[in-house]
Amino acid sequence: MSSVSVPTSQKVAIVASTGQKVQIKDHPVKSPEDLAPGECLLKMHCTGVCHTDLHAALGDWPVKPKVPLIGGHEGVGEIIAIGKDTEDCPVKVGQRVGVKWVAYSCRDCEFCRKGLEQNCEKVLLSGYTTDGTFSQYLVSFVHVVTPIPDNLESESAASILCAGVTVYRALKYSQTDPGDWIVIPGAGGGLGHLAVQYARYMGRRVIAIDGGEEKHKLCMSLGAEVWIDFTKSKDIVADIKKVTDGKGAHGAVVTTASSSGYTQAVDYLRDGGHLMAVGLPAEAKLDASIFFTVFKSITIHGSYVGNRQDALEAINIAATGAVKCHYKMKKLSEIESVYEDMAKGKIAGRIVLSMD
Ligand code: 8ID
Ligand code: ZN
Repeated sequence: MSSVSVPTSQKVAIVASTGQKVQIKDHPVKSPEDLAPGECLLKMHCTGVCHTDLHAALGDWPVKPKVPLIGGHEGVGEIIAIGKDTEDCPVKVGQRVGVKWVAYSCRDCEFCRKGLEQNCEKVLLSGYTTDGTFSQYLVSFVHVVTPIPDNLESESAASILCAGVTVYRALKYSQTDPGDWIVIPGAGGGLGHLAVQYARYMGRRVIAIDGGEEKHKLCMSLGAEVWIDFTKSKDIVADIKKVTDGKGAHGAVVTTASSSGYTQAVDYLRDGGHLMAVGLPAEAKLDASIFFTVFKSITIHGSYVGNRQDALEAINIAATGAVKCHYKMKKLSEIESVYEDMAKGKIAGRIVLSMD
């Protein structure tokens, strides 16, 4: 079922074991004849680099990735082959599709039936428990890939598949209303800058928290109403109360890769507020007052990527032009320097890698 010639070898970015340097290496490409039913082979166009990829390369989370590891989980490519005997195939050869964190879910277990595909008992995670998008060719699954609308270019779509889906779902379940205040710690980063835009699209008022002039400018240009520089503010809780009639914000979507973004959230939320935990600092504990969590009727909600429906909704909103990933293009071979900049908090928005 292959329409183009497929090479036997490709370039990938691979980590031999966690904590080691990422290297560009040759790696075999699965032959179209060897694809199992339900599998498809993609020729990748590009991939975003998420802070999760850096956590994976460092192995700093309590759940460890497979090694050797080909990372990456927000990529776009073209289907060049589909496994023979695939039933009810929803996509076709030649179609552009996205690969997200959930590479595979069984669609049949309790969690899949309830729409929690990310918690599927048989889940495969792109760039974590199965090879990811830092590769020129990738095996994926026809029932799980996300079709990309024609009017959304691959480079703009890539980071919607992790960063976009994740913050879109967190906002969707934040139980806030149009006109409500949302605080976004990490607002100048990959997830955060998309959260600012989805929040504005949903009619929320945004208080952006991050550090430095470049991220300040980016957040304001995307529609944030208030900016707080966490490296300069003497009292973030007071700053937030001042602009919210002394009551605090209705919700917070915390997208920082460090635990410091979480520490004051219960204090700056108003009664009934929702804390959407999204950022995944290594080994940190949530340091929140139990008394005030109860006394203020605060909800703390762990929000983990999104399912196929969330992905379609997030992509379709991006295709209207209302949400745009702010990205710089680099090459796959430059990934090591991307990790270095990411660790230093130097990246405003996202880096997207081309595969050539
Ligand atoms: O499903 C999920 N929950 C999910 C999905 C995808 C990613 C969770 N994540 C996690 C990643 O693993 C990572 O831990 O979200 C976190 C953020 O990912 P990212 O947006 O890809 O990282 P980034 O681009 O480096 O942005 C982080 C921003 O946080 C700021 C930094 O300056 C940066 O702009 N920041 C930090 I670090 N500490 C801060 C603080 N105390 C802060 N901003 C405000 N206050
Ligand atoms: Zn991600």
